Amino acid sequence: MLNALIFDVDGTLADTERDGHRVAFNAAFREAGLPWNWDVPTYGELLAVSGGKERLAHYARLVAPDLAARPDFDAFLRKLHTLKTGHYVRLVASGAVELRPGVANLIREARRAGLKLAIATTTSPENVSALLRASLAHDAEKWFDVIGAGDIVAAKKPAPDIYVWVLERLGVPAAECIAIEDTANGVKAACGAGIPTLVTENDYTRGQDFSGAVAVLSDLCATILAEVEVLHRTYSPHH
Ligand code: XBP
Repeated sequence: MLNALIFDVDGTLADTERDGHRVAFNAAFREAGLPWNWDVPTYGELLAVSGGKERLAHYARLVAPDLAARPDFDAFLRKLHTLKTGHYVRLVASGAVELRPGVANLIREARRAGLKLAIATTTSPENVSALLRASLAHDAEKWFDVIGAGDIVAAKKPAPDIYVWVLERLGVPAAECIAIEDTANGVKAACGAGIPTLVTENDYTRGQDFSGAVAVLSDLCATILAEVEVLHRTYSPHH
């Protein structure tokens, strides 16, 4: 029995990475006077690191080890990430990012069918609010029974922590949920929490190792809730 959908955000609800987060990071680098610029392929590799602050730290250790070794590096990083989040929220609020095909329809159908809805994401909470408000409805955050985002858990995806956090508050057993993800990290996180996981791959994640997922789709545009329920029924714990 399927009683809840748990959505990842970046790459799943919307293709936010290439033209959203990446652009916001580069705008923050310029604002901070840093000679860094993440082109599309470079950013694709950096996406292996979940979390914008963690991604920045990883990159700084690679290209500017002396900066990364400074005692105030952590404070510097947080300030840089705050600049980036400001740029990202403004980009999203301006309508620069649209939901992926079929996402709004599936959310509306699930609401009508009385399913619970949740979000489990590594991105910062203000980014989730901005995206839901700009692309679904001004009060769309209320459509979700639980929104788990960013630093509320120490260990980010592929650790299962964010999904465990969401399940604890959702009040639905993992086996009665379906998680919708777009990356190998996300599949590991959701499966690690015992949740049947559906993948909608995108340009950055096509061909990653999605083993453990119930199914891998190119997108949700032809997927109606009834089909998600059929996929959920095919899931067996010894998968
Ligand atoms: C994607 C991420 C996030 C975003 C950037 O999260 O890993 O870090 O790339 O957002 P998910 P922040 O796939 O779980 O939605 O800079 O706010 O971290």
